Amino acid sequence: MAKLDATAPQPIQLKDYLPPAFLIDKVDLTFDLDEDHSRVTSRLVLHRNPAHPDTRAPLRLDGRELELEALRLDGEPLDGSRYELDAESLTIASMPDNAILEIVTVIHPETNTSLNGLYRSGANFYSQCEAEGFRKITYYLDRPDVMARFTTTIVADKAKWPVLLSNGNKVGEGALDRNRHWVKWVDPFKKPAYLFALVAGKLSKLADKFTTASGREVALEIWVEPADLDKCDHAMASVKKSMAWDEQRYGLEYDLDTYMIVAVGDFNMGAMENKGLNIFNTKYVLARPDTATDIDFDGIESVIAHEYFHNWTGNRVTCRDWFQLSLKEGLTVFRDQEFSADMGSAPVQRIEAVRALRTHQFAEDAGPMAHPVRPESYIEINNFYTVTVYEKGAEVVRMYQTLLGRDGFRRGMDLYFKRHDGQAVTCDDFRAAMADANGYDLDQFARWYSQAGTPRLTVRGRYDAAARSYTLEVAQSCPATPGQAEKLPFHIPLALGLVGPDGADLPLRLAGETEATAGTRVLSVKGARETFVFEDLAVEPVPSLLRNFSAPVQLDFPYTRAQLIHLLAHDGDAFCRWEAGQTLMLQDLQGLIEAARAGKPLALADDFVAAMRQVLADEALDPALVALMLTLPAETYLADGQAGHGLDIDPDAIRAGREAMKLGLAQALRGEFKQAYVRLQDDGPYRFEAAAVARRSLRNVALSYLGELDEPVLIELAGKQYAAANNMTDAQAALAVLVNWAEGDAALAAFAAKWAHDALVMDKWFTLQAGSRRLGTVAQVQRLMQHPAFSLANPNKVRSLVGAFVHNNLAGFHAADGSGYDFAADTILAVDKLNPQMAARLAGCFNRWKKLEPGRRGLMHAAIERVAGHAGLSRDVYEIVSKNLQ
Ligand code: B3K
Ligand code: ZN
Repeated sequence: MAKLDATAPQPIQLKDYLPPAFLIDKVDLTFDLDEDHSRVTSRLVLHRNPAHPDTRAPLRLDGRELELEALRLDGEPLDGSRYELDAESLTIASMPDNAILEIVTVIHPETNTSLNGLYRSGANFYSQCEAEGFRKITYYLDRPDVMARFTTTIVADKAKWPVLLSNGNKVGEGALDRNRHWVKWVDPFKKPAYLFALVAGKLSKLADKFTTASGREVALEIWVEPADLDKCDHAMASVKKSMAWDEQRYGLEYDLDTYMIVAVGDFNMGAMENKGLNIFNTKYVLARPDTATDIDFDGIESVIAHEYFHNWTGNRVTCRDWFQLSLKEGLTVFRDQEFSADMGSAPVQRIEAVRALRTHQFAEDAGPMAHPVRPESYIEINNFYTVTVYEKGAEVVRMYQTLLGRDGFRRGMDLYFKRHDGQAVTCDDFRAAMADANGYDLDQFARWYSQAGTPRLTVRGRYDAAARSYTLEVAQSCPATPGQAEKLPFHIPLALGLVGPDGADLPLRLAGETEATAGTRVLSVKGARETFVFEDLAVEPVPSLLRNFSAPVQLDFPYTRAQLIHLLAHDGDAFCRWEAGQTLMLQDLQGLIEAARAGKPLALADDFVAAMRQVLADEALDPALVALMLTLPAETYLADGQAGHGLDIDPDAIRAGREAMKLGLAQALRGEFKQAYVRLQDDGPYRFEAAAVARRSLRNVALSYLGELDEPVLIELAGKQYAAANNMTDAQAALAVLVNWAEGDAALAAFAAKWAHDALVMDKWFTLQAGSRRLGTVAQVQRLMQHPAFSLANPNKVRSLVGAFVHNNLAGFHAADGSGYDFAADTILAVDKLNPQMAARLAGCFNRWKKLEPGRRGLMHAAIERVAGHAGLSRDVYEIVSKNLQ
């Protein structure tokens, strides 16, 4: 194996956690910003932490890529013999119990391409400190359990950087010599360094206000490049909705006088919840009907909510250490999901969340990076901002609510804030608040935090006509994951109903109970095997299991096709109704893929086509649900399904099978799709409202099916929609059809000419091509990387083109000659030099290598080894490739 030796980066372990030796009460920062270097003066008021076991422990401050200019302890300059410096830290061995430490460092944001710490984007300065970026600004105890009060003074040239922002409330500003000016900010709340933020530059603001439930007025400001000011209205409306929702649902109010959001085009992730000064990727702020799709509008609403909700779940109560990341992220994702459910259609939101969980998180759980919701070790913490910590973490929080009820969950939240406001705590503290507020035993529930892997719930049903009873045998197991061979049973909430022949739910009475209950019931499954007997059933029911996806598990129940079709037509639970259709679809897709592999003809089953026809004809169903029912699972999800059945992944067969289903449905339901397309036409102005979004989603699904048919009149239909569209949703959907045909070339050229000035719209242009079956090839992606709008230094561009190709275009990326793997390796190494976090995200494209068919497996293995053997690899990429090679 290449170069994975003892000098390699070592993991940090949860079991080694120790409280910090010192605590910081107060931090005064002064930034002197300039073009070719910036100076940071930090004054720390420190005291020894009585909770640390060694009362004479040295003070070890974190710091990276810093030039130390001055160091003073209690006013006296420290000479070189009193401290030690290395690439990662500054250590002062002999420290008084109380001290004032002054540190002056010089930093170079202008050459910082990692977008971590303080960096430049265009001519402006922005910061990103989570998880460990503050140590690139000054020497500090850069860990979340050190919470301090910050004041920040920023000094800069007034013409070049007229707007100077930091956390908290602005308390003063003034002019200085040489055309410079200063602004001072005070944040009255103590916070860890990862929530620090600074922005400086030429920005314009959209201003508004919000009055809290207790009557305080909060100034709302969204800061963007002046040209983008007309794209902030939706973001502002989303802020106000989020503030009102958190008051109503959780009694949580905003706590500063000003709430600021800044948008920047160079950003590693979606957004960041810095106290009072959220910094956002432009993708999650800027929207106008002609530039942003319904999915973008929805994403903005939910990311704005997410960052706003962090003010309580993350900022007021934060994490003790980074292993506890899901404490704030799982909880905040759950909160934003609940918010989105209240803003739009709850079933649609839920189905979309489950689709995303299954496509991405189940894959992570089944691969080399599998880790528990609370990981036990990491090499680079930035690699653990994962779908497991976020999305599975949100499912774990949802399970508390499913077990305790909405009121019980609220009682738990109230107790959590009462106990821990202003503290840095653990996932166990959260679980204890939920348990104590409800007098409910959540001891076994702790395993959701410590055990990785997707549990499998195997259910079998037996109807006894003579006894009029229905028995459910429930067994659970969980596959081995790296470092965890054996798993103990989970505490699983299993929500279910029993559906009668007329489609209605039957009353549920378990053996031993006196009264039946109506509708859905939540069973608490704790054992490896359990039996539940329902009584008084005159007819055999169809079980509707895991309603609303009550736990993040794989369900195994041997449904007959007739039972699935019955649930698809009648289940009162929208999730299970969708799920029944998906199960049918998945069964038939697996059959088609097998047929493609064996070189047999690919034909759709009649009962499946009939079921889909009925779905499409059902005008009483929300069109958004119909659209979801007709949406095929992603190629990567099908690949994981193959691997789950013990088969080698064959990307060509998967593509062939999936396309056969799409084409088959398009041929069989041509008339119905055409009718739906006409019926759902909307001639009014664009509105981002659930009903209008739903209509557009189904209409565009219909178009995408029709666009499979090689008929000039249908391709023309897409062309007409493109030309007539008054919004980006319809324009993009039409272009997505056109790119698969030669007619797409002219449309793509017109699109690029029209939108060359708009970076976010150009991202769509790259993604459409990266995912196209006609254009999504290694050679074409390489050509597009030469396009003037592309940049390897911009994460949005890398994600839209390279990320979209290597992560989502299964057949394109996995070209049989291995050219996709070489391309990925080269690109990862090139990006790693600029931005290790970004490179590590790309390296995730190797995670399925062991499951590929032998030819591709060998080729991908070689590409991974090449990356792993590269000298000077970042810790970030090293961790991903080394775990792949283990
Ligand atoms: N907390 C940030 C993510 C920081 C990622 C650092 N690599 C955004 C969020 O989850 O809200
Ligand atoms: Zn978050």
